[in-house]
Amino acid sequence: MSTAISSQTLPKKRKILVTCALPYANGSIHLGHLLEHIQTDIWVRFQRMRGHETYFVCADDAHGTPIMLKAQELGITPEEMINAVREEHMNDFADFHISFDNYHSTHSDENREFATEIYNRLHASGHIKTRTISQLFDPEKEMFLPDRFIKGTCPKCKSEDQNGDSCDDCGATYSPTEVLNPRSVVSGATPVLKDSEHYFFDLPAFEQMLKDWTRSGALQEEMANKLAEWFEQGLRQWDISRDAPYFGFEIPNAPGKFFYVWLDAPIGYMGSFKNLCNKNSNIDFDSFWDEKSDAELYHFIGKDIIYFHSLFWPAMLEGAGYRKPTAVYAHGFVTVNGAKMSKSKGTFIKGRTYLEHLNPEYLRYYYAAKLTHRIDDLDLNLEDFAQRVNSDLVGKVVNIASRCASFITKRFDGMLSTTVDDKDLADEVMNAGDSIAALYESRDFGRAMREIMALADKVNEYIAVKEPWQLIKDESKQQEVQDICSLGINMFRTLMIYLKPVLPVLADSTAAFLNDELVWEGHKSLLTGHKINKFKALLQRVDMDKVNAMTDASKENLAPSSIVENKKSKKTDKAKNKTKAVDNSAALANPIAVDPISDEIQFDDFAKIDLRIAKIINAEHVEKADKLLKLTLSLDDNDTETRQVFAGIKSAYQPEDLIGKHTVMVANLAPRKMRFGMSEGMVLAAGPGGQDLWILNPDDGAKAGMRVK
Ligand code: NOT
Ligand code: ZN
Repeated sequence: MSTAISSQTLPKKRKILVTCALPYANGSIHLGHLLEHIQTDIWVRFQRMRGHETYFVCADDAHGTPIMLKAQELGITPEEMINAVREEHMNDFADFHISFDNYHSTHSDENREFATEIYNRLHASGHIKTRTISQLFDPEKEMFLPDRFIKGTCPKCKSEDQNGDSCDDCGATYSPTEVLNPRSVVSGATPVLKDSEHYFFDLPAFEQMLKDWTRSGALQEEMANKLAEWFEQGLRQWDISRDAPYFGFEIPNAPGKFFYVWLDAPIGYMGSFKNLCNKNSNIDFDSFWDEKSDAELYHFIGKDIIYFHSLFWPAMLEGAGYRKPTAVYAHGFVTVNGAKMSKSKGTFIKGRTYLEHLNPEYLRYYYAAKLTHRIDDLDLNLEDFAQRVNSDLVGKVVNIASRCASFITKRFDGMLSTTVDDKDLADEVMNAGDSIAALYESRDFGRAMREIMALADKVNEYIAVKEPWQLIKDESKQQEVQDICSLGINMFRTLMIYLKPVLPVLADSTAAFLNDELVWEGHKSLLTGHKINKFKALLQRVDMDKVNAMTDASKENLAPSSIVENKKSKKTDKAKNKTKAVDNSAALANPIAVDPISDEIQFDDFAKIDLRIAKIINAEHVEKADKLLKLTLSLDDNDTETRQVFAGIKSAYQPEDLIGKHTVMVANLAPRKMRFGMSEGMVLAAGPGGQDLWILNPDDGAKAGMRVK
């Protein structure tokens, strides 16, 4: 029997379509991917529990040069490779309980149709431009070379064997045509310059729409700030074509020209959803994608692909007459034990390797406990992981059930009391549902987990004070024991309802134990006079030996264990640093996916940075710049050595408040020409952005020009 204590009704039923980024079809799923898929899955499961019509789709991102070349290397067709990889990805995700409604491929009929249609519409409305560009070409392989397939000597520091677009030694970025002694990674041949006609999407034509959309609440604050910088730098036309040979879709009426993989990747969201609609006639595609759709559309992504989702994608949708996303939610990168994932340390952990050693719900909980609605990176500290899961899930939550269940089973034939022992405690736990729901809704999962664990602490305290194990010895206290343990079991049930989006399997075994489905609305009621089943251990403690075995196995894993080994280019993502340089740095402005796992710098790199305390002797607004202030910095007491720096801190400071202050600057940064003039360094600032951005402010007494140690 269930006793309702509140009659609050569910919010209006919403129609929600959710996606997460499409993994490339040439590498295995690792714990970095899983942050996003787990985050999204928790949100989706929460929405479903609340009764909203929710669909969650994804796909493999199957096109592009790296995939074509990888298949060649393996001696199979790209189709064979992407099918095998998709199978592997689907199994990995299923075993982490990622509850996709559909997992498709961008190399599909649906996607070809949408890509063609969207392109045709953009073309018809004049948003496709063509022009001839000159690019490096491999004369042996007879193909144009993407930057990462060129290696050579750095034009700045002359270090050999550097990437085609950036130098790992000196950090310089350059155009591949500037590389000295270039060679093709594919054939070893010396590339030659060759002309080819390319197709461009006219992104600048959408600037006003994108500015309005940015302010519509569709983006997190940090993302909106980043966009403001991009607007300031000026939008550029986007090259959407690649020449044959290329694994992808051919552009209509352009023989030998293919859509660049990033053109049909986001369209893959539509393709996968269409494929779902084809399989399930109850879902109406148009009602989700129509320009006037009242459905909600959300994309969960990593911070490295914001440019694509917040500029190209909404502009393409707008230009082709479709609705735009309701919101794009970006998350940060995963580090393990405080550092980038590393193959040699065994912290580059594939999903499958994890599953061979540990329960996926541990990771789901740990990620949930550390996730916020912001774009911060998340550290998976393996000691903390074991400790947190053991103390919260085993020690707090499941412990409630194991302390209470055996009395109910052995002494009371599995029956819960008909009365409630401690109404105040019961009310407190039951009434927390709305605030926990609000935290799930806003993706503040860490706060939700803390709130749930604080309630679990209270329930454990209640049981500890009541000591049913003592009372049970007294014949006259039997009813009391049943009441106490019944409340304990009920509180465990309520907490498991709250945790169900995160721990679906533990919730299922709890449901079987309690003979109750654990629906969200159940948090408002108690099970009274209700029969439960015999308690079986619900969750094992994390065993550190298994964690270590997992990292050992990841070290051994260096040889490709699955179909293909993920080869990624080495790039640095300066935006990852918590303290970020805020001049004109366009770390995220480069619309190239940045490898989330290789942005560690060496001490020598750090030592090159000349950090100085500088005095701000002048600060002023910059005409037509939404974000920048122009600072004049003095590096010595007499103001003889000064630097002009454009800093993106206007959202946080009035110029007049800065004059006379000291701050920390990078004094040896090569000057950069900006739209508004030369910038001769960077000031360091930290914070999420907007008004919460603080320039580093040394003691007022600091001497200008002093080096920072
Ligand atoms: N395969 C890409 C990546 O970075 C993600 C594509 C997401 C889909 O792993 N697209 N868009 N826009
Ligand atoms: Zn160099």
